[in-house]
Amino acid sequence: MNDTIAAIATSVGVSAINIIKVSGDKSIEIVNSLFKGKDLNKVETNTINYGYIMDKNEKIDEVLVSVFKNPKTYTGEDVVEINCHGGIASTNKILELVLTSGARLAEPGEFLKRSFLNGRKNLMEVESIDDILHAKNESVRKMGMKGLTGELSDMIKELKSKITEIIANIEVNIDYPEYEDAIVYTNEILSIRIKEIKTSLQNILEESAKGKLIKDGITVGIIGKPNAGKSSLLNKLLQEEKAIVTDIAGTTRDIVEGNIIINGITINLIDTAGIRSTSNIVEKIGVEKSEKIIETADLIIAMFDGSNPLTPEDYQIIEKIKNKQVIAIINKKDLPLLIDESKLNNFTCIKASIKNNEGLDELIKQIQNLFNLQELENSDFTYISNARQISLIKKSLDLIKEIEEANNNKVEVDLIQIDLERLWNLLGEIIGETYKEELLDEIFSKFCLGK
Ligand SMILES: Nc1nc2c(ncn2[C@@H]2O[C@H](COP(=O)(O)OP(=O)(O)OP(=O)(O)O)[C@@H](O)[C@H]2O)c(=O)[nH]1
Ligand SMILES: [Mg+2]
Repeated sequence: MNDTIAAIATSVGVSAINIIKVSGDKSIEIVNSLFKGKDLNKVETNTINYGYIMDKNEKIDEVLVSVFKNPKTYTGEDVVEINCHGGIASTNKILELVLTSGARLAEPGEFLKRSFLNGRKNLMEVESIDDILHAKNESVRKMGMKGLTGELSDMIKELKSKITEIIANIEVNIDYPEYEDAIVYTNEILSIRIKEIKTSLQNILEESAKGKLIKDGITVGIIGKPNAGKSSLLNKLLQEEKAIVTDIAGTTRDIVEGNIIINGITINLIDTAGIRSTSNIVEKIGVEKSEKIIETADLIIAMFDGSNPLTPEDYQIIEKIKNKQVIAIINKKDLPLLIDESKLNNFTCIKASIKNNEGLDELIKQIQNLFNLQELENSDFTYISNARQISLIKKSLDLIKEIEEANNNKVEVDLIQIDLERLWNLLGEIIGETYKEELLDEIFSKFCLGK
């Protein structure tokens, strides 16, 4: 880790500025050898210095060079950032000069990896940077910031310190039985403490469902037989003519997707081919895709043409979606309604005329209610949403349940202590206090070059 690394930190195109980031023992020396301006070896830390990047006597670009001296830097090492004009040629030329002067090209995520290895960021903080980089809406950004600023890892650290306290106390009981000030941890006293930890883990896990909802959004499949008005609904919700609408049954063949945001949550709408038995090969593939969407969607909007009685196709669809989360729309209420609502399996029903924009507000309200979106929007966004972290929380919860059972069965306290140490280590894995090298490679290689 002693070598000095460099990479372009901004996405290279024609832009106002680009940044070339350099980190490592020789970063100041290397950039200084290319810089015409103040002597960077002598400037204060956290300063921005005006000058030119030179290739021998040629001025390559007019730049601002920021100097950050270790240890209080992004990577924990000396870091230099060259802000140059945002042209592809000048940016590449400066990087090339930095590399020929003794730095090596950084691997994807390597700056961040150094930040982790030098104790500047824990693994939960690192993983939330990934969320922030990919955040497409405010809620994901907010949740990412809770991770980056350490509020998520504080929850885990707090749990760990509770366990440390118990372990330390048990050790005192064993090593210094004569020490009267220490509480003697019997199975009874332990049971109260174990329950506290279990409840905290259960809460974190339950809340993580909200985190996943914020991060992944809600997938909504619009399902129904041909001509019910599915594509009309998609277009109205997206406020654009994305899908083709005609009065020919079987117009939509492939899935058509679009996103809307409700209360800060991304709703991924999927319009599907009308479900019916058909000998047309293309339509058949479309219908198979529709059936797959039924399996994977978080919510099904089932569209029915209310101006006609239910058909065998409608009954088949009702059967297929009966165990899913469903909002049924009885469409075309601008025409006389002939549908028998009582056959709709107790689904939440909305009478609508999509053509006339009637029923859309009610649909949004129902989606908000089903997923508690308004409550979520006003919550504090301290949720775990990362799959690796969630799986470790699940393992920790299983372990504390085992510990609880052993304790209830009056297993000796010093044996319980060993399992509590295992739990302590497991929680440590979440924030990266213990880790395997392969895990780091997997996490950091996901980042882009220059991160
Ligand atoms: N009267 C009336 N007609 C509607 C309404 N909504 C949609 N339609 C009409 O119904 C026909 C079918 O609409 P689409 O949105 O293409 O229906 P679909 O469910 O996507 O149909 P497929 O793609 O064939 O599965 C079109 O002629 C629409 O204009 C409505 O509220 N009232
Ligand atoms: Mg359609």
